[in-house]
Amino acid sequence: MRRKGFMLAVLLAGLCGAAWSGDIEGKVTGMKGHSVVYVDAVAGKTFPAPKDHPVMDQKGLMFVPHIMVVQQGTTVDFLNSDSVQHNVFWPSVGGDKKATHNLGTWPKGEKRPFTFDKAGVVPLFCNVHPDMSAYIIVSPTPYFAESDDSGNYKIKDVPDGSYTVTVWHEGAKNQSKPVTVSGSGTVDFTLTK
Ligand SMILES: [Cu+2]
Repeated sequence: MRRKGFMLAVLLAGLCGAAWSGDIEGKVTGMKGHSVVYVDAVAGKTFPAPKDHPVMDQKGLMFVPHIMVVQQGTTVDFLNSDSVQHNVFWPSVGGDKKATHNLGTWPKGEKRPFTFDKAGVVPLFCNVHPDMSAYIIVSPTPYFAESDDSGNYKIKDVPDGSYTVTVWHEGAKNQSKPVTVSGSGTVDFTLTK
């Protein structure tokens, strides 16, 4: 009888341990507009690259969306929806100018894929239209979120553990904070330029 109870306890601990995860949520204040919050690289952990290709469109002489966040290893399809020719290039990835790349120029309705294997912020430009810009934030983990208009964000289903979370916002300094997820976690940020 005692042995049975012990086995049940072991079984429950195993089941629950495997399933324990929660959301990291909080609020980003200090500047208007959407922010991106992501969990930094986790030592000893790698994550399989997602198969979906999000689309970065060029439409009405704008990049759409203006901000995109993807997991490291994601292939982004760059689409030209305009009748005019556009270009896509970035001067750096995560501040590393050696990661500069020019995707070229292509006609309406066509797509060009690019796989972002390096984490960091990718500022996008079009060398035909100097006013066009956008950002792709390449997150080192699958745990990321974009805040809403009020600055609230929620990163879903993060396994219990201790992490560093970083916030990115156009024109602001990146900020990183530690968080421990134990069923859930909360991190707020106040942005500065
Ligand atoms: Cu353009």
